[in-house]
Amino acid sequence: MKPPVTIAVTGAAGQICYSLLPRIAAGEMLGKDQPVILKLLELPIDQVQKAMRGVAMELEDCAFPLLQGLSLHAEAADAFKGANWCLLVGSKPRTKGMERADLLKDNGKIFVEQGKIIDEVAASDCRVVVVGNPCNTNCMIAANQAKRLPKENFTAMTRLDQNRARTQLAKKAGVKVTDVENIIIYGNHSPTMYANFNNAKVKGKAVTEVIKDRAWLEGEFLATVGKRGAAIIEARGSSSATSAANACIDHVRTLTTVGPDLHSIVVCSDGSYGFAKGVWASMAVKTVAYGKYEVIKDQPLTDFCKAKIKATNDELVGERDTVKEMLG
Ligand code: NAX
Repeated sequence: MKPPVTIAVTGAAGQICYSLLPRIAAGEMLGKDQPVILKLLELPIDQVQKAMRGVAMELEDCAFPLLQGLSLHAEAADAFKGANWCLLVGSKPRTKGMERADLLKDNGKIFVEQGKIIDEVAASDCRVVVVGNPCNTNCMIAANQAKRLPKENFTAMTRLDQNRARTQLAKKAGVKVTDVENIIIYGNHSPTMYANFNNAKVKGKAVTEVIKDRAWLEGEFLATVGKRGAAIIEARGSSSATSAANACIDHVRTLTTVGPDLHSIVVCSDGSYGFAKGVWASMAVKTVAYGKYEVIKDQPLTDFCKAKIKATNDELVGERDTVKEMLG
């Protein structure tokens, strides 16, 4: 049996974690032969802590063979201590009438604190995945606190957007999702994101050769992917949870499995593809070792792609300006 991997997860009483935690404990994220220890963090509020205890009771009742430890925390320093992975799902939701700038700043405070603490107490190989929104900027803020851990160990999640785009292309082309490859998300996890259909393939052929309806690709397809989160809230009355948890599983599993496939994660921009240096933007990466990725810098971009990337980059630069005093 391998030694266990310790995974700290924030927002443990929330709806994404309700779907995410059992899948981690069942071995779907790190493998069916990999024991795990879960350390769950929630706000130090009685009602919330109580709800987290309920989640923990259910995890116990699943009798997962791989779950070798489970602890509940109200203090970030306890939860992150010794963690090999920190999945930062918890964040402050946007409330009615709240300005986006206030949302960025309120969440920024959480990620300044959590980034600092992770850097101090987590395992030296710790990888951090930010799910809580606005996830690109939250990830930038947390990574900027790190002095010991390399910035590359911090990534944020756009895998849900990639999965959404893949399914929309598969439906339109009338093929299986596994027939669609190389659909990569560029930019912010927000409606400005760009799902780059130009380099995607269907059964090895360019998507644009298979789906000849260019107006659909440039219009309805991008709008459907960009506004899918809002459509789910409208239909379900609450935001994506199962699909977000699934995307987090995919994000980590792909990041720990070496292979040639390109996948979308949010990383620190070095200026590639026209993103401003230092903003955290989604782009194509390839996993080169467990938890290590290489940014793919040679994906060709049409003028249409460049204009889309400019728009999402402008938004990321604006977000960075809003939180500039939190960047350490
Ligand atoms: P919920 O509101 O159901 O749960 C969030 C939980 O986080 C709450 O229980 C809250 O008490 C906890 N929390 C808040 N601040 C915390 C802190 N400082 N430390 C620990 N816990 C804290 O939200 P849920 O639906 O689970 O979504 C969680 C986050 O994921 C939200 O920010 C949401 O916007 C974001 N999403 C990100 C996605 C992505 O693709 N990157 C997609 C899905 C989702 O929208």
